[in-house]
Amino acid sequence: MVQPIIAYIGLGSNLNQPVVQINNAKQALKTSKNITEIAFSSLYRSPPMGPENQPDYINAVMAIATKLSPTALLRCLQTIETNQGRVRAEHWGARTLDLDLLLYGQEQINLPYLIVPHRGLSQRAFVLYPLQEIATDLYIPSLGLLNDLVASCSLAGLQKL
Ligand code: ROI
Repeated sequence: MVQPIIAYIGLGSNLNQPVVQINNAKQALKTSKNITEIAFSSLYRSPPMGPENQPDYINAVMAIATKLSPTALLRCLQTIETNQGRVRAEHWGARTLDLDLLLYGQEQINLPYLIVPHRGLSQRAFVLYPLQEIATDLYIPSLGLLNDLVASCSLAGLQKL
């Protein structure tokens, strides 16, 4: 029997009622076969990283237990994004729903379509702060202790809702 892995998913939305999008995605993840919710952070509002001519984002992080492989989990996330009307358009542009596989246990994954820990994690207040809320004392492979990453990452306008 495969043991379940604890994985962390970053959720983001800045189009079509972002709070509703995040809550719908939470529901979809919770009810997905082979995914068990462990924790869900507060919702946060954050100014866009990247192009500034787009609305603020709503962000959150979810901890799950799963026996899905990283690739199967990624496919599941992409299906939920598509079901909620995500269209892959402008790079770093506005989106109805972004589901990022941030961490998959303590694994480091380097596939052409999937890099874990998620690239940019250490510079993203909208990921680090919600993650810290639900995962104290987490060690992030190749990056170090979450608490140290948070300490050196400014809030960048992040607000807890
Ligand atoms: N900026 C914020 N604040 N939140 C996001 O979730 C987010 N996602 C992205 C980019 C475009 C990098 N900027 C973001 O993909």
